[in-house]
Formats: sequence, C-alpha cells, structure tokens
Amino acid sequence: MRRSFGRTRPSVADVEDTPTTPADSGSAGGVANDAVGTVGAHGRRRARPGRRPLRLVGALAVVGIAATACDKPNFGYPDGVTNHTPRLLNIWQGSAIAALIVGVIVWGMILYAVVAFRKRTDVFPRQVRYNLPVEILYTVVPVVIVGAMFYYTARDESKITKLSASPDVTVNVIGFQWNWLFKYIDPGAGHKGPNQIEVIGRPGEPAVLVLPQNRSIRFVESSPDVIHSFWVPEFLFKRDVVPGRVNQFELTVTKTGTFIGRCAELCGTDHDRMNFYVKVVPQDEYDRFISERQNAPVPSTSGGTTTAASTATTATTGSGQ
Ligand SMILES: [Cu+2]
Repeated sequence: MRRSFGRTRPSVADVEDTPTTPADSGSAGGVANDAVGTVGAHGRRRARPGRRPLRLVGALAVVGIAATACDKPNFGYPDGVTNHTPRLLNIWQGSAIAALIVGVIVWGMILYAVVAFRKRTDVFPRQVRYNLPVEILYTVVPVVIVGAMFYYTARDESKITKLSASPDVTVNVIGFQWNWLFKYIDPGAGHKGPNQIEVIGRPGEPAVLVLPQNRSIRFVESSPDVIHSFWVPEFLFKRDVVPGRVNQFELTVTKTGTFIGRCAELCGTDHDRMNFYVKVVPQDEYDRFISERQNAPVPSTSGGTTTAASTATTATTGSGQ
C-alpha cells in the first residue's frame, strides 16, 4: 500500500493496488506489459514508461548524427572573412544541432505528458518521487551536455587564440579615448625602428588599417587609459584592449574588402565614435601602401588628437612583444 501523502481522496494508485486484470497482477513488465498498459479504475489505459521513449531518443540521435554528416545549415550565423570562420561556424552548427535535439526531446516529453497525463477524472493521480533512475538520468545528462560543450569550446578556443612563431604582419593596436592608433611593426627594423608606420584616427576621420589578404596578422593590443575593445564584426572576433596589459591574437583575412571596426566596450563620452576601417587588399597592393608610407613625410598632428596620440604612443612604447 502506497502512502497517501495527505490526500483526502482516493487515488488511482490506491485503486491500482487492487489488481483488476491478469495483466496487472501477473505481468512482470516487459514488452507485453508495455503493449497492454495498465487498466485503471475506469477501464482506461494508462501508459507506462517503456521502450518507446528510448526508441524516440535513439531515432533523434540517429537524425542528429546524420544531420552532422550532411551539409548543415548556417542557423543564422554571419559570414566571416577570416581563417577562423569554418571552425567558428562548425561549433555554432554543432551547438545549434545539439540544442535542437535537446529541444525536440523536451518538447516531445512535454507534449506527451500533456496528452497522456491530462486530467480525466477528479481522482488524485499517483505521485512519483524518489525515482532513482530518473534522478540519475536528469543529473547525468546535463553534466554530459555541459562537459561536451566545454570540451569543444576549449578545443576550438585554444586553436583560435594560438599565436604563431612568426606572423607575416604585426600591428600594434592602441585604443585610447576616443580613437585608434595602429602601428605596423616592421620585423626588419624592430618595434621602434624608423620604418614603423602609424595610422591614427581623428574625429570625423576614422583610421584605415590596410592589411594583406591571406597573410597571418598579429594584433598586439594596449590602452593608455580605459578598457576598449577591438571589434571587426566580419572577423567574428573581438578582444578587449586593457590598460596595463597586452592582449594579442592572430588571424588571416581570406577575403578582400573594407570592413568597419568598432569599439565594443563602453569607454566614455565619444565611445560611439570610435570607429575605424580595415581594408584588406592583395599582397602587391599592400606592399605599395607600405612603401608609399615609408617614403612619405611624417604627418603633423594638432589639437587634442596630438595629446591623445602622444599619450597613446608613450604609453605603449615597448609594449608589443
Ligand atoms: Cu569604446
């Protein structure tokens, strides 16, 4: 006899405790019991947990595995322009498919519960609790899901943030209130060499960072004042520019074009004007740009920008690696 847990009305369970059919009294479960079900007090059939949900989960898993083997949709992921795009897209698609499988299972279970266990009479239903297999299941499954997400995220992040021994181009990125200063680091001349080329943004005149296509670019970030964040949406990547700390990342832009960049960290009054452009060009065009800038006279600066740029330059001297 099951406990009543304070019920005042007889329950289905109470009724079921008295066998009414041979199936109830004699069956040891299994397929036959699943197929026949349990006949309740009012002659209706009540489904028991059986193999059907397991079959559903198995079918969904097969669908999920098949989906990962086929051409997968983008699930709304934007087009990127760097060598990291396939990896980023892949983890996005994997996450979306995993979320869909979980979602379909949950929606299915909700719908099943709504239909199979809908209210039919005023009889208080049997209460299920202290079901160890179920509790183990809903503890283990989320842990497995989180563990899988952690594994794939850590695996991809370590590859995306990996730095090569000698990138083709190194650019110091200095974010300051409220603009950007880019310094091309000439490997032959060293970080403070005479061939160092600077591009600085001014109010109403965003800096344009020219980069070669299909070459590895290392960005070395620093800030003389507050936290900024270097973000080019098409790179599908952003990284904070933190005072007192040098952040670095590396990527290869595989498509030519001009892409807008923004500061993605609220940094003060004119934060919203901290835009810049990244112009990706073929190697020969990039070489022309570099040689023109190396031979050009040093442009004079004026007003507040001079102060800010000087501060930024001073603060970041020697900060690159
Ligand atoms: Cu900002």
